[in-house]
Formats: sequence, structure tokens, C-alpha cells
Amino acid sequence: MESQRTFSGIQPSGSLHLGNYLGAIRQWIPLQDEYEAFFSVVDLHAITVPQDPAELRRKTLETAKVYLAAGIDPSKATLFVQSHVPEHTELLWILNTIARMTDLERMTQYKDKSESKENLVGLFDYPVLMAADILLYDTAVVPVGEDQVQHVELARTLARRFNDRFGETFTIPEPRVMKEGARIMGLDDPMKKMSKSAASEYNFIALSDDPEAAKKKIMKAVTDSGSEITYQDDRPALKNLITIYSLLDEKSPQEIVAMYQGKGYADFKRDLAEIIASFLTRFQARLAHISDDDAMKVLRDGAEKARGVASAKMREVRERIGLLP
Ligand code: ATP
Ligand code: LTN
Repeated sequence: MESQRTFSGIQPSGSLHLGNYLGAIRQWIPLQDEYEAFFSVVDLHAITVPQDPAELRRKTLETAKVYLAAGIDPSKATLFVQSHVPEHTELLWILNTIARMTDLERMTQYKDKSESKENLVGLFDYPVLMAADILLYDTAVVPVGEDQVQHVELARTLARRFNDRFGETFTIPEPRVMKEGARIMGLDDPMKKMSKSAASEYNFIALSDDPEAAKKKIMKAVTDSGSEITYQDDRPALKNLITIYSLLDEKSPQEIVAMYQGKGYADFKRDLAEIIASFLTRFQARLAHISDDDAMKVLRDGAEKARGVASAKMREVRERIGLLP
């Protein structure tokens, strides 16, 4: 039996942070053994907000290196840059002809992002490009953070609509969200998700942060009122810190609460700061070992493999909709 496929991607639009790592990349690692995996650096998504060309190139390569340092293994998974496979934009256009304005107007990420910026057509159409990414590979499982589930649902809708109109062509994808860590919140505001486009650098811990600087961010992180260490919804700032602790140190939140009985925030934060600093030190050492040339080679091989799958799918799609061969 052929194995099922999984696909996911991250935009090279800023420094990747702990939220991207815990909420996304980390869940990809076990999937490489279970599925035929495709992990993409989605540069065409990143340009839906203005990017400096030289910086975009640098961040695209850096993001690929982060995948490798996090444990994506190119002998198991296909790692590639989205723009290296032109079929993504071709399928985007075809899906644009079946996507409805009302499908896209409901997307919360667009509503959030368009408030503060110009209303670019590309930003509005962003979820359809994401649907193209997913459907091109007959993806069964899409690992993402909670904020992306709505977009995967759009991909399901478009796949069904296409299949109904033109015959069975696309696999209907399932989103897969990890329960803990699906949404790591900002250190300066536990009501908003940790984000690389946050206004303050005290919002996030970047994977490239100096470990000492990261410790300071933890010591400065907002906390709720009260002094005991408890894990509950009405203390969202502490809950978020315990979640991070729990994921990096592989202990349950309950174990952590028990460890800090009779102790206060200061002890808890000091230990969490050490755990994060030691994680960053190890991660950055792995990253430093990956050369630009090695990463470029992985991306070239990956693009070739991805193009093989994508071009076969596009031939099928063109035929279904009646384009002349
Ligand atoms: P921005 O912060 O600029 O909105 P982003 O950090 O969401 O961007 P993306 O490239 O859009 O970055 O997201 C990459 C992946 O990381 C997605 O699967 C997303 O769900 C996940 N992710 C992003 N932020 C968090 C977070 N705070 N907690 C958990 N997962 C997150
Ligand atoms: N929109 C996603 C990134 C992304 C993606 C995908 C994720 C683009 N294409 C396909 C999963 C599958 C985000 O995280 N902002």
C-alpha cells in the first residue's frame, strides 16, 4: 500500500520563534516516519506583505536551515522552496475560478492582517494559494497551529467542489493540531498569540535569540495576579509559561505545578529561563553546523522531487477542466 502524504509550510517572513517551533515544526518530526512528507518554505506566501528582496532570500535559506536543525531529515522528507515549483501558482489560478468571494471574506487571518495594512489582492487570496499547496500533493494530513485550521478547511471545501464538478481529482485533507502548544501566547500579552510580526521584541523568543537575552525576556514576561504556581484558564500568562516549560522539559503541567508548591514566580521563572537558554544553545549549535551550500543542495533535490509529483497532478487537473493538451 502506498503511504499517505503530509504537507506543511512556514513563511520566511521573519525570525522563527518558539511558537512556530512548538506549535508547528516540532510536530512534523514524527510525521516523517509515518507519511511521505513534504515541508516547504512558502516564499510566495511571505510576499503578501512587503519584503526586502535581499532579506527575503536570506530568510528563505535560514528557514530551511531551521527545519534541518529541528530534525527534518532530507533522507525521509522532501524539503523545498515553494517558488521552485511553479505548479503551485498554476493551481492557485485554477482554484481561484472555483473559490467564492464569500469563502474568503470569512477568513479571520485576512480580517486581522488587512486591518493594519493595505488591502492587497494577494493577501485576500492567500488561503487559495495555501489550498493549492496542499491539494497538489494529494495531502491526507496537514499539521498546523490552531490559527491555520480555517485555511485547511477552505482547502477541503475547494477540493470537494472541484471533485463534484470535474470528477474525483483531489484527496480531501485533514488538519492536525497538537493540543498543548497549539497556541503559544505572547510573553507581553497572554491574550494574543506569539508572533514574529509583534510590535515588541518582548512578545516572542526567536530561535536566533541570544540565550542570555532570552532569559531576560522570561524574567520580564507578564504574570497574573496571585503568587502560587497554578495551571488554570483564568491565569493565562502563567498557563502559557507552564505550557512552554512542559513542552521543552517533557513534563506534564501537573508535574510542574507540583514541583513549585510553596515556591513563587521568581523560582519558576528562573528555572524556565534556564530551560529555554539551554534549548536555544543546543538548537543554535546544530544550526551553525549546516552550511549554506548544504542547505541549497537539499533544496534543489527537494524541488526536483516535489516537481515530479506536482507536474503529474497538474496534467490531470488540466485535462479535467478541458485545457487543450
Ligand atoms: P506571524 O507571527 O507573522 O503572524 P506566524 O508566526 O503565524 O506569522 P507563519 O509562517 O504564519 O508564522 O506560521 C507558521 C506555523 O507556525 C503555522 O503552522 C502556525 O500555526 C504556527 N504558529 C505561528 N505562531 C504560533 C504560535 N504563537 N503558537 C503556536 N503555533 C504558531
Ligand atoms: N499559511 C500557513 C503557511 C502555509 C501552509 C501551507 C501550512 C502555507 N501553505 C500549506 C500548511 C500547509 C501559515 O502558517 N501561516
